[in-house]
Amino acid sequence: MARTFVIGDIHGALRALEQIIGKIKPKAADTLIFLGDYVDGWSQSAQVIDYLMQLDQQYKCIFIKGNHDAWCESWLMGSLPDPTWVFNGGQATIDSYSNLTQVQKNIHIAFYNRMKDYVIDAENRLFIHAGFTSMHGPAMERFEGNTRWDRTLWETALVMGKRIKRDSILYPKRMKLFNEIYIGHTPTINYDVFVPMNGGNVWNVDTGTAFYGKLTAMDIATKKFWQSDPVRELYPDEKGRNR
Ligand SMILES: [Mn+2]
Repeated sequence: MARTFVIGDIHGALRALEQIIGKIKPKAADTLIFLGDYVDGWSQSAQVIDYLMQLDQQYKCIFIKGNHDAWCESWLMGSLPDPTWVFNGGQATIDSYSNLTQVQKNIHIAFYNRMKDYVIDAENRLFIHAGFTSMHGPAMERFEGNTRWDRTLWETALVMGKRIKRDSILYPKRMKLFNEIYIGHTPTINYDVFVPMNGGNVWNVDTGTAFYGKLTAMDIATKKFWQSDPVRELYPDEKGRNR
């Protein structure tokens, strides 16, 4: 039976990504859905992108575009580096690109350009980096790029927890549009939690790879998950996005 895995924010931690792929041992028929933020943090951002392109050749892969990926894409395509980006892990990404040729960078640019804002599968499950606000769904979002930045979906789901049932008048209309919603973007370690979190029908699998957490992959059918070692232990001489 083919499996579908969602994988949370990676943030330049190639060693954590290699560990997690080694643990889930995907087969050719399995689908890997990456929820975005491949770069910024640990020192191997460009190398993470290379590895993702390799995985794309071996398995069915879907790559969602995170806010950090959009920053990097814009810089690779010739914009001046956004100062906010540079401060939030972008410098490590710029450094990781220092040994790549323009030909290699062009291959990366094409890969970033192919990343999706969101995907809805045949079972009406939504995969999106951060969230969305429109009660008519992410396609009707009013502000460009908000699917990569929104935290209100997650904050709403979090306070709902499991108390508010789908048939309740209180259940948010935008969440009712989908059977399940998978996101990254807001690290669970912000809540002192190191495993995937769930509120309503929203699952957050960003377990703080960029900081002092781990990388997570989850089988969406069973909700079983696998994690890397704490990423700080994989890069003992680095700080990631910890300050
Ligand atoms: Mn992130």
